[in-house]
Amino acid sequence: MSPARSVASTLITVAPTGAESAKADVPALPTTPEELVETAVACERAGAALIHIHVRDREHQPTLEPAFLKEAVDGVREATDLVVQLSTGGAITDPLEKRLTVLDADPDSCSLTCGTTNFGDGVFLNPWGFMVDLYRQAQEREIVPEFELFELGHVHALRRLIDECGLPFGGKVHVDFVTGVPGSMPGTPQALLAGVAMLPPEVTSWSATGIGRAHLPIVAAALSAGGHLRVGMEDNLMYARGRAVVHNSELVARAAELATLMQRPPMTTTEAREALSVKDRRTR
Ligand code: KMH
Ligand code: ZN
Repeated sequence: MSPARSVASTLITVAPTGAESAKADVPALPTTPEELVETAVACERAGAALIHIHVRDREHQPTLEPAFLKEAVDGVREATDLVVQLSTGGAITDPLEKRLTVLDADPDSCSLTCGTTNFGDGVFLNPWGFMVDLYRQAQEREIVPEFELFELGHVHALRRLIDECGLPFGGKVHVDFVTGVPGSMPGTPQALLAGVAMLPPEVTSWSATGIGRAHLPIVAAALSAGGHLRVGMEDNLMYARGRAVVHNSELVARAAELATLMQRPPMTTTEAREALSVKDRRTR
């Protein structure tokens, strides 16, 4: 891993929707194809280079139906140069077999969570066999995984995955710490830095996100420690105390401003594509 001081720019990922919030409770959540594309365009303009997508159906419910996934990938790809990442985590109710089919939509990147974890009152299942199947299929299809680490044990599981299955397509290893999920790794700088200290040497870049109130402390900690940033309404619905997020792009714009102040301005999409070694699937 590069020391913090040599990381010259910041990869900003936006996770605009997630699978947990209801449109009825959060009308600003982008859930339709039009809202997703509009969000992607605005977030790219604000400094994002990667978009982590969960898709909703016409009733605004989370879905892994192939036609909806393809529509989302194609729509964002046609309108932006963002690295398009599909969630393979889906919602905690999604069956494992269905989550594997996400790769059929041919995204640039996919999430790959490195183990099972508590997820609020539920459990987010990621058994070893599922991780291996997903990883091997991503390698075969030349899709770059982003390894999601919710727990310190997930860092250790990533070591095992690389040992057993080798490096991802393109040879880069990008991980994202998801901190502050109730029952999982806390959203504190101490927990984040413990995870960073355990990263295998094969890891070429790491980012972090803090759920809810952990949002800003984790942005600050990640920037200080040479990490990249994930922001968005999947993780955080409040812009400030008593003030809800009105558009994902304001979270991206604030992250970009903080990164610039820290002398690590946002990566362009071209730089991000190179940093992650994604295959160029762009159509425009
Ligand atoms: N919605 C969570 C159960 C991912 O996108 O891969 C899982 C999640 C992780 O958000
Ligand atoms: Zn997600």
